[in-house]
Amino acid sequence: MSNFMFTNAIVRTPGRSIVEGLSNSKTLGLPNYEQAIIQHQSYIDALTKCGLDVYVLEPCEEYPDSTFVEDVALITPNCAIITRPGAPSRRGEVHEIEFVLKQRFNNIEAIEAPGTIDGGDIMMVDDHYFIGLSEQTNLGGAKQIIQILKKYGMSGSTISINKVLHLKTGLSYLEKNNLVVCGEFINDSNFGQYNSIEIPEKESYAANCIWVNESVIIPLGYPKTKQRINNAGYPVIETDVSEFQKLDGGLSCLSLRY
Ligand code: CIR
Repeated sequence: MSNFMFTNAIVRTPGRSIVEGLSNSKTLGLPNYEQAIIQHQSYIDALTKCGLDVYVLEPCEEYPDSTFVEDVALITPNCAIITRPGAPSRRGEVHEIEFVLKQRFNNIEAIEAPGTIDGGDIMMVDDHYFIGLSEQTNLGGAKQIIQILKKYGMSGSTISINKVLHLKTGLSYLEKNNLVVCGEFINDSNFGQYNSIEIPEKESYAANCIWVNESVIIPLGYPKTKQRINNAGYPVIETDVSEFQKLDGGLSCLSLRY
């Protein structure tokens, strides 16, 4: 899949309720709504700059975490799968994305109870999908998604997670066999076949970055990460997502790319 390109992205504008989103951070404080709106727009601009057609969904006040659209669906080249988020407060978000996917894709599948899975735990590497078993994603959910992937000619495997929130909190695949790794995933034999780009612990937040058509978008303020990814041959685009970081959300969480 060396000529693989994304053409589209789906994002959701944060609502004012974003201040009530889930967070494990004890030190970063609450997100500022006005600032989040500005940052979200620059995130959209970065995706657009990489050639994507960005479809922007209306804010959904009922679900404070609904701007993290990545968690509620997995879009593959052969089907779209609606997940079942691990956090009970996020379960209803799937209904807000379902109709959007139905307008765009013919093959729609869904994860069923008691399975749970957050899209942030799924990392695509060509037609294989690594699925992190986290507090949000259980084995039942992972097994269901692997079955669905098989049905459409793709494959999946599970990875255990001990520390980070989601699999992609500590890993990002940048195509061309290059994998960004941080913390618990450094030297993990599951990823031995990839060229690893190591992110120092101090910059761990930047381990969640996204490859978009040759460029890599990273959060603003992580010079070592910027340099290492740049040295690996990618133009780097930085974008400030500090308000989303306050809710443990990374760059990848803010869009569904396909
Ligand atoms: C949550 O805890 O569910 C949200 N506050 C953050 C979700 C981040 N999503 C992701 O890493 N894929």
